[in-house]
Amino acid sequence: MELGQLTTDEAIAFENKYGAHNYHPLPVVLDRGEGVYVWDVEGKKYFDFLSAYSAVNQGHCHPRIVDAMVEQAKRLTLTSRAFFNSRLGEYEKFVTEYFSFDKVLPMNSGAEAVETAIKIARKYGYEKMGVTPDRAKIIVANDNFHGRTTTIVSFSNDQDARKNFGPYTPGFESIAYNDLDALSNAVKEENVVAFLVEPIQGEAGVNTPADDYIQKAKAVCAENNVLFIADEIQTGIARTGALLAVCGNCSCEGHCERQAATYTRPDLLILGKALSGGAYPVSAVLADDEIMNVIKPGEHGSTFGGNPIAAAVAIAALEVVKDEKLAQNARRLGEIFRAEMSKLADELSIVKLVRGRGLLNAVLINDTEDSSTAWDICVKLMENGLLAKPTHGNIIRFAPPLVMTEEQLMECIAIIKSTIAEFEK
Ligand code: IF1
Repeated sequence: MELGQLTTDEAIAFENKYGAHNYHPLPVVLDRGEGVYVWDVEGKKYFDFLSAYSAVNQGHCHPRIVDAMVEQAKRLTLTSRAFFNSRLGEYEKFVTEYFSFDKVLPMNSGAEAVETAIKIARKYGYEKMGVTPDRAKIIVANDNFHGRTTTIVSFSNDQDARKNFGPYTPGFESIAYNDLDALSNAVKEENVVAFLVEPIQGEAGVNTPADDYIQKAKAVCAENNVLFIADEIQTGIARTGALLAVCGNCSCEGHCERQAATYTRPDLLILGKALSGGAYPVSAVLADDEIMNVIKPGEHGSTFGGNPIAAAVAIAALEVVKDEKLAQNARRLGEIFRAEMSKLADELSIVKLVRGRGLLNAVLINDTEDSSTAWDICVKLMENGLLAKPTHGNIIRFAPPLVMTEEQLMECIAIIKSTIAEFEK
């Protein structure tokens, strides 16, 4: 069977029969993507308002990123780290200068990078902070999402993510998000080595904290000699209207060497998703020498981590972010989106509120937790040519590629408004 010849029903039937049922996708089978658009196997065109959970910030199949990937793939795909390769050093210099850190540890998936940051923080605690061996504790926030490995779900409070996956990894304490008193008390407990936090909680429904939460949380950590670890896998790479969510409302064009007053510099920065523009699994942990150098040869790694294709793709993906001013575009279009959705909340009782930053936004639907309204709205949006997905409860996340134009956004807002209005009781 030639590639892409299945009908929607055939493709769905095959996935249901031959694939694990670890997702409940919307009933659409995507076959092609370009910029803000995707097409299904029947050739129907959609606006993509999920961007593969903010991995496709640069737009689908961005030519500069795809060309970099194809060119490198024809030359050298993988050597393992048993040997040096001609692209990794170039990428490591590029990405550490881009984000102003001394070093990077290259990995593949976001969860792998989170696990890497946990290991670095623990090792730093034992070797530099004098923490009791095997007693390191990392503070996390309630309703976090950092990935799906058994250690990461050990500190999740989402039963779907963690139930029946025990026994769980010890050494984590969960506190209220956006609560500085809770953090201040927790970091004073013994053996605490780090605070791991999302600057905006994506899966929790684009839970945006107080404007000064991240800056003050970092200060609490610094005062108590605790590492501040920012998980920017979903919020990073221009998604929230700045290069990183921890840049706050900095309006630089991504070249301020991160010295802006509003910038909260994490001790460890975790990136993934749009680090590759969605073309390839690329993730990373960035830190300065004093922290990163606790990792010695043979103490951490992965077969694909730091491979030549990942290096070439990530350089292209980050160049696109800067050259096309995606942070600025996300900031401007996000303000328009939230203003228009706020009007909808004023007009319709079915819409509770809109929240978010840049082009990471969510609309809260006014219905009971267990109702299918958000899902039903997303199915109707799909029929009307726009793809979005509910997150927990009755929250719909809206996160289009950052290359969207204002004209395209206004067309999408019209689709969203007219579709949601159909559900007004
Ligand atoms: C799924 C959403 C979930 C992340 C943050 C680490 C990771 C993620 C802040 C792990 C991954 C993805 C995973 C995907 C759905 C999506 C997601 F928030 F983006 F919507 F689940 F919460 N830190 N988020 O958001 O990165 O290992 O996936 O590369 O697992 O269903 P990964």
